[in-house]
Amino acid sequence: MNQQFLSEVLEGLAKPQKSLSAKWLYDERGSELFEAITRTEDYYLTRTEAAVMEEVYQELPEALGGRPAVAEFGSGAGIKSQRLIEALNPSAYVMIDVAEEFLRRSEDVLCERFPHVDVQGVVGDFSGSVELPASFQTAEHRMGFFPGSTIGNFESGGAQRFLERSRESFGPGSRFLIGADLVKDEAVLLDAYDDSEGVTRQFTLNLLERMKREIGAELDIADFDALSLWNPQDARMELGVAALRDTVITVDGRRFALEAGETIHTENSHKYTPSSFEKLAEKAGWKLDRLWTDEKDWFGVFLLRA
Ligand code: AVJ
Repeated sequence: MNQQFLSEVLEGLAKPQKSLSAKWLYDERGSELFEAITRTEDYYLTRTEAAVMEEVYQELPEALGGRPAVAEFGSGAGIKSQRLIEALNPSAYVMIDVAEEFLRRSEDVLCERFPHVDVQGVVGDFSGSVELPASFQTAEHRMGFFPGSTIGNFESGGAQRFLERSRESFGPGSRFLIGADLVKDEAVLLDAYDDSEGVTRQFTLNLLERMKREIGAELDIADFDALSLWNPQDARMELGVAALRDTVITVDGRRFALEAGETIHTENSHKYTPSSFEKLAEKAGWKLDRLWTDEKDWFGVFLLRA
């Protein structure tokens, strides 16, 4: 039994606005479904970022001035990690992810493919603090790598705190390369978070399935649908599930009644402008070194300097 998951679910369902933290979306099945989202036509983020990154990799060695040790946050299947290692030849590569099985598998793949790189997986929830290994801490050039606009997933204030903590743990002179999705036409955003193949829907609903599997929650999946809305005030997509009719979720002997239309919030996906991101970084003590974007300005890759 996953006690941490159980206690967060009990806490989240007891709130007036029910909510569950986005990190619980990524069990084995959820991580697979997320990888499937990145291959849909509507989810433009992954392929747009990948195209921008090719340009970044050509110009980064000069900007860094030496072979870096890299710490990647939320490495997932490690596809971006492979490309980065090929392009930058880092001395060490640390991967931090909450999904342990996924992490171990990509760690194995990278170790085999790049025997000359010190590859290390760290299981951790980087919304809290994570201890970085010596291979990173003692390197002369240190660079954090946080692709995929995962930074947009934090609750309000969370991104700034994460950036502050990382600046403190990376130390002076370090860099942080961050991929962040940019504000754009609402219709494009709505399609990206409600793809026509229905993968995003399955991804969100998997959280309810996971509650049944891992903590014995009693609920009827057919009573719920996935939901994605654009919140222009806070410049973010808001995802969750909505009850289709009055229904009940029972967890650990506790009953949580939901009225028809009531929602459980699961994710925020913040979108930035170049200047809103720079402000956020500066509040956390980083300076913007460089920004790369695609020709439509849909996605930004920001290089920060401590
Ligand atoms: C992994 C947080 C970057 O916000 O775009 C995609 C997660 N959720 N579709 C995002 C997600 C539904 C994704 N991040």
